[in-house]
Amino acid sequence: GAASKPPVVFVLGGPGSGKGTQCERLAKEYGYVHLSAGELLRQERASGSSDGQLIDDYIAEGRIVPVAISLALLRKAMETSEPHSRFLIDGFPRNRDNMEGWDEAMGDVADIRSVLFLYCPEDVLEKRLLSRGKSSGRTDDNAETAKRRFQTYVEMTLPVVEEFQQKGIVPRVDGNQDIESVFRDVLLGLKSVHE
Ligand code: UP5
Ligand code: MG
Repeated sequence: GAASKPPVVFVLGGPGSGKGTQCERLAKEYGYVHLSAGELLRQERASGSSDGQLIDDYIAEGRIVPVAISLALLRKAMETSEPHSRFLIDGFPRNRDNMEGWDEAMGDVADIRSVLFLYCPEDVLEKRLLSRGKSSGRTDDNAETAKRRFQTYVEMTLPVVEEFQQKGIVPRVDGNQDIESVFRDVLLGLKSVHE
């Protein structure tokens, strides 16, 4: 029954909105297991997987990798986590395909508790990504890919957020504040949905 399904919080927001930053903090202080779909894809690419080139191409173009790949990585990471873990799934589902793939594969085995949404204007996101790009080594932290990532986010991901919003499980947090203030609002937002 529902009680035995691992609880999942999806964390969505534009590229550079602070998903990773906030999830790391939640993981450290509240014991969530943080799974970044993007990070899992970058690791898979680095591992020499046969999907490596494909993943590389999609990421460099700011497009969404086919759901079979991202979902398999998430699923494996969940299955190899400690029993009774609570999960933060960062950067997924990014489009309708991702959502349908999740429902099909995970609908019966995991319980979506809420969808934490970080909003932030594009010019702020761009500044953050370009500044991180000086040292991140990420192939997508450049002006051109940042623009495409933002377009993909608006066209593909925002409609998914809206769909969850209609179910009333989306705390919206202003990501354009200092990290500490965002975290305070994240906690308030999660509290409002989970209590
Ligand atoms: N920073 C963070 N918070 C700040 C704040 N409040 N004030 C000032 N600075 C702040 O933060 C980004 C940068 O901003 C950092 O330098 C940070 O210090 C600073 P971060 O916490 O990393 O933001 P995040 O939202 O995690 O940004 P990220 O770049 O990871 O977001 P994306 O959604 O673009 O990247 P992701 O890794 O999720 O995906 C990358 C690509 O993988 C996608 O474009 C796509 O091609 C592919 N992908 C899929 O295809 N499918 C998936 O399911 C997932 C990914
Ligand atoms: Mg991230």
